[in-house]
Amino acid sequence: LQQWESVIPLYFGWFLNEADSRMLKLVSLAHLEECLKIPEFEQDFKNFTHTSDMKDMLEYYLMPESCKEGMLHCTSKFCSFGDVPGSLEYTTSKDVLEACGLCYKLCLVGFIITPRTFGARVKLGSKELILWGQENDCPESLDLPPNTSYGRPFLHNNNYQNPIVNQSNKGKPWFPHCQATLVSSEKLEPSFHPTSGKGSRAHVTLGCAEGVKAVTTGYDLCEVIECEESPEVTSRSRTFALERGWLRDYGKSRWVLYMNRQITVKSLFTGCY
Ligand code: 2AM
Repeated sequence: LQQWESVIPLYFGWFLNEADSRMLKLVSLAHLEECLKIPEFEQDFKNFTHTSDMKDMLEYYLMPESCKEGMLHCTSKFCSFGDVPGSLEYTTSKDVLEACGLCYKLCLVGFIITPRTFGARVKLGSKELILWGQENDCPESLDLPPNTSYGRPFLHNNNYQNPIVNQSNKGKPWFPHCQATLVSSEKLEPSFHPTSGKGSRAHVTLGCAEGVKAVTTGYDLCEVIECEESPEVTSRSRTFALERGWLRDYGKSRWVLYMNRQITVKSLFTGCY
């Protein structure tokens, strides 16, 4: 019997394919553009981004270093190659081993917009919650050494398949389970607290201000959830109705767009090495 050594990745998560990543970025910019029709938001956004025209505003958030290939993802467990407590247990758990290489639906229910980050909020279903391995508390900053190289999502274990390479993806891996599938679907009940408890911090980082690390989106979402849970803060937050949902101002330039229709996107669960 051959023994395999477990290789712990930088992180595990649900990855969108390249076409969906591109599409989600466009969809999210369309939402941002709609928010900019609200004069109070526009003024605050111009102030904290130091921009004045639409093009510069929409280009304020940059893809973080960890997403430089342009593939968006929702982190389920940050492992830092084993430095984070519980990484080995998570990596070798039956649930995770069986899930690697499988396709999952991610439901996006809103966006958060702050001076530091732009993120989509993910509402995890019961199947996805089993794989949620992040702390529920707001995480401590865990800085990586400066020369850490960011890998690619990788299919491994029993579900390993050779990525299919064809003309259109020019040598990059392509995930057969996950063809372009961005579907804007179910109508949502108005809710200013769409995620709470375990997994409420799940998100897709869409962009960060220059020099800001992707991990910051989780911190910003933590702050927003604290605001949502505080009657004192919610009672004084302003809400603006938009075609696509409701935009809320939690103060200190923390804005949240609660969508009236969720965006469902297919993703591949795997590790990034
Ligand atoms: P993100 O999930 O908010 O986008 C690689 O750096 C990925 O792991 C990024 O996607 C990043 O943030 C996430 N990440 C980095 N450091 C982290 C940490 N200390 N805790 C949780 N997630 C982290």
